[in-house]
Amino acid sequence: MKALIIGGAGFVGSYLIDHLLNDCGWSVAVTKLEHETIEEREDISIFNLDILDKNAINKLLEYVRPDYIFHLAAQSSVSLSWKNPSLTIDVNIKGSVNVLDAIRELDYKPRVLLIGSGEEYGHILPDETPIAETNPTRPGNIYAATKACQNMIGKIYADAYQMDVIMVRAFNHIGPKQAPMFVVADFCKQVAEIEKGLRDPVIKVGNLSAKRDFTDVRDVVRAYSLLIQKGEKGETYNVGSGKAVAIEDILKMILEMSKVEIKVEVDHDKLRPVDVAIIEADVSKFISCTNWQPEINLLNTIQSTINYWRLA
Ligand code: A2R
Ligand code: GDD
Repeated sequence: MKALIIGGAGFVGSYLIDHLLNDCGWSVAVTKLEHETIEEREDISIFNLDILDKNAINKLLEYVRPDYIFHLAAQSSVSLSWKNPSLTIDVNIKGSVNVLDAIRELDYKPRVLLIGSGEEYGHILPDETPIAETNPTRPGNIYAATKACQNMIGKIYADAYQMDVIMVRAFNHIGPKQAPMFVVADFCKQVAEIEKGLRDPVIKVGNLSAKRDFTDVRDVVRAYSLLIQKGEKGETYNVGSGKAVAIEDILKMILEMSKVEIKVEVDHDKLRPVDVAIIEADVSKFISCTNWQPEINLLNTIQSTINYWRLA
């Protein structure tokens, strides 16, 4: 099998490359933006690609002719989407349409996994938790709206053109190498810097009452390879642990791993105009399709993330 990862220089991409090569034994091509770097190695082909350039996508697909396409490229931060809504809309909606439309123009039908978000559900009512794929989506921020839109457009392409598109709603994924704009990486990086004496022993936090459904990125990439093989065309699958944890509890776990005493301080710049209270996945559809089970527990993921920042 030949897989193409679009947007492979990001957090998930680095783990997906290793998983597809080492565990699946597939041949792997990867795209990145020109300014990004991916470690050169003999067994992958690396291409520069901006998904806002439709012609470039056409040329690349004709050249690579993949069986499987993982579309990861995105502006992936909720926080940044408040600050730069138009970039988020361009990349996540227009860019994804460019990808789907370039695939439509091929003379064969590769399988495509479109990565959306648990954030698409947005304002979840108390009796809707854990949230199933059939629940209405009520996005509460710009990022979530773009991913909900990507999901709808993916379904339209699957139905209208009989394209082999499968949609994922990924809940929070975490681990070493994640950018420190996301909560676990952010807290772990701060603790590591405090331990090294690089900052005062005060950790700056945002909204601690939110509850999110966290999965180790290494379990997430296994979910993606299973879904691209076993998922049904035109269907959407939640990918998560099925258990939401309060950010406050995540913070406690991280502080317990710290080698020094640390004070907690709310930084008002880290609070969002709106923050959905709880996002917890109903993963029954995904598990009955793939038999996936997570292998790495939350404490181990947090420990490996802190260790990563201690060495950074
Ligand atoms: O924004 P950058 O410079 O970090 O680059 C990101 C890249 N990207 C693009 N690629 C091609 N054309 C574009 N116009 C474009 N804009 C951004 O997509 C980054 O290298 C990659 C996405 O990776 P991360 O931001 O690290 O996201 P992560 O955690 O790997 O999530 C993968 C997917 C995304 O669709 C998320 O929205 C979803 O899973 O949760
Ligand atoms: N980043 C950050 N920093 N978030 C904080 C902080 C902080 O200091 N303190 C509390 N939070 C809260 C946020 O308000 C949010 O409720 C939660 O922690 C998680 O925030 P992020 O880690 O930034 O992730 P996200 O939930 O907004 O988005 C991530 O998960 C989505 C799936 O649910 C991203 O990975 C998205 O790409 C992904 O789609």
